[in-house]
Amino acid sequence: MDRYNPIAIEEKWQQHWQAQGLDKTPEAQDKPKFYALSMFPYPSGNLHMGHVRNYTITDVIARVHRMQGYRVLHPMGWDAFGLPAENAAIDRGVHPAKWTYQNIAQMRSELQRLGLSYDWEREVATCSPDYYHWTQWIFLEFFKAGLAYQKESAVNWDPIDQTVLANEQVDSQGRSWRSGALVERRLLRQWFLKITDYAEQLLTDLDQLDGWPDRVKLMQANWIGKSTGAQVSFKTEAGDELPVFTTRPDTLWGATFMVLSPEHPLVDALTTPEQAEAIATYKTAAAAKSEIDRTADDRDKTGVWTGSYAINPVNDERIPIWIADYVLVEYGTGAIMAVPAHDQRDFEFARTFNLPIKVVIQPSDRPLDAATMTEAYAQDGVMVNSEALNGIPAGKGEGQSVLAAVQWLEKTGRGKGMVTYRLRDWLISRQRYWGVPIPVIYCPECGIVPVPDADLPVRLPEDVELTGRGASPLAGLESWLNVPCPSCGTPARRETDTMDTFIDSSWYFLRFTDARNGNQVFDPAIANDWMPVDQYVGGIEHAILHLLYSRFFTKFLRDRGVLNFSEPFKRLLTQGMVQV
Ligand code: ANZ
Ligand code: ZN
Repeated sequence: MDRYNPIAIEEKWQQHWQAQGLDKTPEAQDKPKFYALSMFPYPSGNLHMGHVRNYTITDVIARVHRMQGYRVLHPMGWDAFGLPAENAAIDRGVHPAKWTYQNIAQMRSELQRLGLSYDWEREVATCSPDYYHWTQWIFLEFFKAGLAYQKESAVNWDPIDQTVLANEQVDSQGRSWRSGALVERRLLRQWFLKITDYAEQLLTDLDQLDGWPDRVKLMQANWIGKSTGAQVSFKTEAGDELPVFTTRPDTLWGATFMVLSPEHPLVDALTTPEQAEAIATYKTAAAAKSEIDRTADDRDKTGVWTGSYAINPVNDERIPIWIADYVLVEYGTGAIMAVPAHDQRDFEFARTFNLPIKVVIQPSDRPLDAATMTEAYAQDGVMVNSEALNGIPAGKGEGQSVLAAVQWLEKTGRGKGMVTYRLRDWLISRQRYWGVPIPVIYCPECGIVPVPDADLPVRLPEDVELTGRGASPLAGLESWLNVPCPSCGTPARRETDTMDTFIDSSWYFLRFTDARNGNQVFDPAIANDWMPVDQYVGGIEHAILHLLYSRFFTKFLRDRGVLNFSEPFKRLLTQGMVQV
């Protein structure tokens, strides 16, 4: 028998398939549809085995469905904006656009030689103006809906290069990979998308996703992190409101001190002159730490007393107010009631600083003694030292302590049931060049003005030189920056930040359904026909963010009346990384 001769056989059949138009997407409406999609790659240079495995799986699925009589959509494109192109430009002096398009050409030809059955007429690259025109349009939809907004937020600041760094550019020691400087946290005005408005839907709709691995659904649920409990109205001794969020309102009588996040807005007002210096030092140190660092369980507890007291609303006890970095400003209310007998972090804190410990849940077998406890107790028992609620069994169920405490709080006006989520709003602005320009203009008269539809896309200027310091050259490009305000004509300035590249990949699967549409983001009828993706295949590293953001965009566009479904990916196949 002849040996397998790839050059001869592959080329012969690939030409034959091409002549037949086998990979084109049929328009015929009489066949059932099947949309097969691989997560599109970042054009880094060459295909690697991980790509090949991933794309082969999807290709087999697409071919089988064609043979079974489906009309199949099987497209491919490029997630083409991002930092590596900028770094290549700095390191090798090639323009990011040139570097990116060269890589795309290389990788496309490799995919074609593999004989993968893509409809190349629908190829998209997120860095091309035909594509990011609509990324900008979607951003403005968010803006018009009040879901794209600005607020101050901490960024990584390199004091030597005088530039903002992406997390990937900071090493595990907290140093800039380029200058070696210790990175500082700085506050900058940044753009956010209000994904938290969709937290509940993103969680409950996971139940509809029968075709997803349970593991991925669990990772998403944990990321959203719904917590049910109560908000309790503590007050400072001076009378200011200082509400806390707690999942254990049944332990309120055991609160022996309060802890505020160092960034909590009331800290300065609460700090007494004697404590001012210690508080200021602590705040500076906390600001330099990452969130992971601050909340790691195994860290020694640190903190400083403000010098002030709060009043526990359930028994009018006077309890000291501390600040500590394990309390995060953006979660709950940024302040906690500390119950050292029943919360491990509070227990360690109380032992470190000799603060009182009071047992309010007693187990039935061996009574707890605050003086000799070696760790917090968080199991079964009954409520004690809690006045009206004594004797109620501990637990979250009907007739148990947590619900009983919420009812009591609501009845006595001291608090109310509350739900919080770990999920934060999505910080989407980047002080980077190679990304989609955020299409707004700052006018001294009108404030923030969206770029009118007719002026989209706001093109990323290509005649720029990258400074080598990682800073976006847009901020210095006066010819591009200065524009008249679209509403009043006053001289105004463009936004110089670009968008997180996760935005680009949050809707590409929709664009593929109508990839050459020059008049709109896509024809809703066509997108509604092809969507949802019947089989999505990609790496497990995208289990959380990419999939969550894509689900968010889909629900948002549904609410804008553009789409008529809620979930973008019917079946999901995730795979690990190929190790070489
Ligand atoms: C008192 C208490 C007693 C608590 C007890 C727990 C056990 P999850 O489940 O993650 O939502 N907390 C609230 N806001 C916080 C913040 N901004 N930073 C750090 N910790 C915060 O955790 C909710 C619990 O974490 C809350 O319930 C609060 O401590 C703490 F025996 O209140 B608890
Ligand atoms: Zn104006």
